Amino acid sequence: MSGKRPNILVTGTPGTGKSTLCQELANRLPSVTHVCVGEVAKANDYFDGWDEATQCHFLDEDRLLDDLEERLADGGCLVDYHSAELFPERWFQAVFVLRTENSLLYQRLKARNYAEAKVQQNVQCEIFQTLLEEARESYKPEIVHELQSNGPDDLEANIALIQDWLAKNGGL
Ligand code: DAT
Repeated sequence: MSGKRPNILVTGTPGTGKSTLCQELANRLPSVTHVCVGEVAKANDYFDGWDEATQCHFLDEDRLLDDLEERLADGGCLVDYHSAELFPERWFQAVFVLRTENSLLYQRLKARNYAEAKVQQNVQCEIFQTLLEEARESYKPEIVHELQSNGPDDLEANIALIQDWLAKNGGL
């Protein structure tokens, strides 16, 4: 991808605050576009059957990735998704992994009315820092940044940090 401006991946366990952070950045920075991968998949029905075991749709990855590649072509996108390994490495110039304390994450997921098993599964994912490791395996470790996402102060600090990164890397 030869976008003039960089694209950023914001990843982390569901409930860590990816869409809140990306939406707030997009609100404050008109030149930046929030691409919520889950919503793109849903809006375009990029699904290929239903997995009883996980109670989730199987993704039609080829169609989803073709669509995303077009959206990211000119750069300036903040991509929000709870997986890091799905995308080609060349798409992203920085990867931010949000982290949330287990008890807070538990409360946030419960507030979403997730079934207890799904809450537990996601909290386990956070305990084992699955997304952080996936990101470090999928991208050069030096472009992967771990960010705490526990409270409003963290949100403001993360906004400032990403805004600063964009300013220094031709992203604004
Ligand atoms: P995700 O997109 O990672 O699934 P979200 O942005 O929907 O997560 O946030 C989940 C919930 O947590 C939502 O009610 C907003 C809240 N939240 C997000 N970031 C937060 C922060 N830094 N401090 C407190 N609450 C936060």
